[in-house]
Amino acid sequence: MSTFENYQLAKAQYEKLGIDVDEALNHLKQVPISIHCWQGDDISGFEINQQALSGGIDVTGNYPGKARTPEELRGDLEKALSLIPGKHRVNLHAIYAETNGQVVERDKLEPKHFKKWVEWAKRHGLGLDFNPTLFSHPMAADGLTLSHPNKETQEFWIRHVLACRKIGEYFGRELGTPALTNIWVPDGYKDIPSDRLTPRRRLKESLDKIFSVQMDEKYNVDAVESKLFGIGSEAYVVGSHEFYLGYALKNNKLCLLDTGHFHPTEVVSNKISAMLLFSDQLALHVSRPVRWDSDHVIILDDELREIGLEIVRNDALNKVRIGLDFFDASINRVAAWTIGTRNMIKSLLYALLTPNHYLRDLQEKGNFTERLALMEELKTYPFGAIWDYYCEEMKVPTGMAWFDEVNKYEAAVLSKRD
Ligand code: RNT
Ligand code: ZN
Repeated sequence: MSTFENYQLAKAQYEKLGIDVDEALNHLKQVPISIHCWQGDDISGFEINQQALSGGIDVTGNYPGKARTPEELRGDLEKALSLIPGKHRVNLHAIYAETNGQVVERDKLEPKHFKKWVEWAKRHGLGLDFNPTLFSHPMAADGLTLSHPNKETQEFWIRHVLACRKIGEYFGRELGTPALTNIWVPDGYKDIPSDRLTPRRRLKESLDKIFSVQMDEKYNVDAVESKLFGIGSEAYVVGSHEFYLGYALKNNKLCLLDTGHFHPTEVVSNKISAMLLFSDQLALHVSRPVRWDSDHVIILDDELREIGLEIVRNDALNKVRIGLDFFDASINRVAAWTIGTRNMIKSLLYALLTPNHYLRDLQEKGNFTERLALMEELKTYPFGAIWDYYCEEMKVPTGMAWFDEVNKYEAAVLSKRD
């Protein structure tokens, strides 16, 4: 049977539940996922005076073929994008600046250092998002940046973030779609602090200064990302969830939830509806923590499905800016992007193929038996047939055919890199 015939049969089954499958697919087409560039080169970046990765995050593995230049990274992204259905965005970090062989300090970065990325994004019809890089730098060596007690250090990082917001604004203006500029700082302490308040007060002060400079919101939208702990900041993180939730709500910024930045049994899916009652928008870094904030490639597990459901059933596809944040250097990196991003899209499709109104009514009526029965039944509905058809329609490989493409690319391109 052809993909189309399979689709027809599957569609009929979903239609019996009152689901308009074509509408679901049309909806899905319009949802951009922000794909993080840093899976392609293990968060190395292209700084001339490149430093080891720091900030309490870590990439493990030494699978061959990591991108070493902007051209290689863009080429690898193009390959991954050709295997992912839909039109998406690419998320950059400040360390991906192209400075023509010159050392440019982070507080001196300018839009021109990202001109090639913008030209590339234009050619491929991609939006761009951005992140200041407050790690892998001598000024961040002691684990503090925006909350640093030393004025000079604090000011340096304030200037860096300001420079980055301008770059975000430039992305938005050039590409006609607002960039999300997300601030994550590694600041924290390895051991029990004697004062939790002062560093937080300083972080707040720094953010106030950073946001006192207005950017055009048509082009740049700001987000702040919280965290629970990192390597070397096990006991205390300055920018905790409560800190940023408070900051974002009070100052009208987007709160960014990274799914690896909470206690192991605490889930982001359960936070989305609560936060959307108080904020028009929020942002996600979808990741997969395995025992800690390990940033494994996201799989189609219960939590990913639940995140998709919460976004779709609460009509929040326009309110939640979905970004990815994983980095695995132990497998083919183009495959990592492809697997993770396809899974994110699958979770949204699964949610769009769920009779959410019917299930809501069941709950309202107190019919928890049928709610459970139907939710379980849906897990074995012919979802794969709809997914395959969607891939075919979007002109990307179906099933494992994408993997053959990755293998060919590995043989022709990646294996030639040392
Ligand atoms: C770190 C944060 C942060 C980084 C990226 C590289 O724990 O999740 O988002 O992963 O900015
Ligand atoms: Zn993150």
